[in-house]
Amino acid sequence: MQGQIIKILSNLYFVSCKNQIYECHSRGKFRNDKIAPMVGDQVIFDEKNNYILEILPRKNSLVRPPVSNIDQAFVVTSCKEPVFSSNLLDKLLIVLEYHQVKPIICFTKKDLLTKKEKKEMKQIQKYYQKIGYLVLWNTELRKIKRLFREKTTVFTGQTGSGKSTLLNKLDPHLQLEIGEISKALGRGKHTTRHVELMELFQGKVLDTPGFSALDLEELEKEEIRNGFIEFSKYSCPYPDCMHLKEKDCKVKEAVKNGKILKSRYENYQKLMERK
Ligand SMILES: Nc1nc2c(ncn2[C@@H]2O[C@H](COP(=O)(O)OP(=O)(O)OP(=O)(O)O)[C@@H](O)[C@H]2O)c(=O)[nH]1
Ligand SMILES: [Mg+2]
Ligand SMILES: [Zn+2]
Repeated sequence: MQGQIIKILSNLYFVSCKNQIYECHSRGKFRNDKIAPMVGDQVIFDEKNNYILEILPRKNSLVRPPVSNIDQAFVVTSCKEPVFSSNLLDKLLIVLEYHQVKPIICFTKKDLLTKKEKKEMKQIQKYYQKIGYLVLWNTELRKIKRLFREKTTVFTGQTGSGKSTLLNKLDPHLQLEIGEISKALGRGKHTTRHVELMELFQGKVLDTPGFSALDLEELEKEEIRNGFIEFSKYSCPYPDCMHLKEKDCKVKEAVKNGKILKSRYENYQKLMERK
């Protein structure tokens, strides 16, 4: 039979098939092939002995969080507690662009902001909208529900940013575990421990464990550059310009005259320095 892996707990694979969940084991074969079944995988399984026999080809997959066959990602981003990190946001966008997963930016914790902070966040949001991203607040529940229809959506982002909280608000029956924010550090503390796929509002949604840092080791310099989607709108005189030391670079010019958000370019520089 064919089913989809919806959860993995150590060496137990929960496979969903025709409204039933089968608790399966995997075979040594996958270990030899160095391919580990992941949540989101379509699999052929033996329903009598509860063994996964074969992983069907993946449409796509992410390393962090480890999920496959997804259409879009909610990048759940807190404005405060944990403090807004434009660096983490930009890194997540780059990874998603690279894997051809559509990012949707969802900001949280507006209620904790002062008037002045709200204004600043609005400016930042406007920029991401202008360059082509869909940007939402976690309070826009009706809008969010509509986005799930016939899509597989992964929730990703910093630990404590409010992924599970938002899912619980969308459907209180889920009763996902919610973390506390450490008063001293203003950080979350890794509450969600495993990836889980759920059917929600005629689509599939995956809650995942958050992280506090993310590296882009698997990406080449060019791939990082291409992930900053607004850079390609500028025609630099130097062919295949990296927008770093090149002369008369139009991207650098756009940063200077405020057309490109300064933090975006600084995050780009930081990523390139490490390469
Ligand atoms: N004030 C405020 N608190 C929020 C909001 N969203 C989430 N929280 C709080 O933030 C804390 C962390 O929320 P979680 O939903 O557990 O965060 P998470 O992203 O699932 O974290 P991990 O599972 O560790 O990745 C909880 O105490 C929530 O109540 C919000 O919009 N405003
Ligand atoms: Mg969580
Ligand atoms: Zn350039």
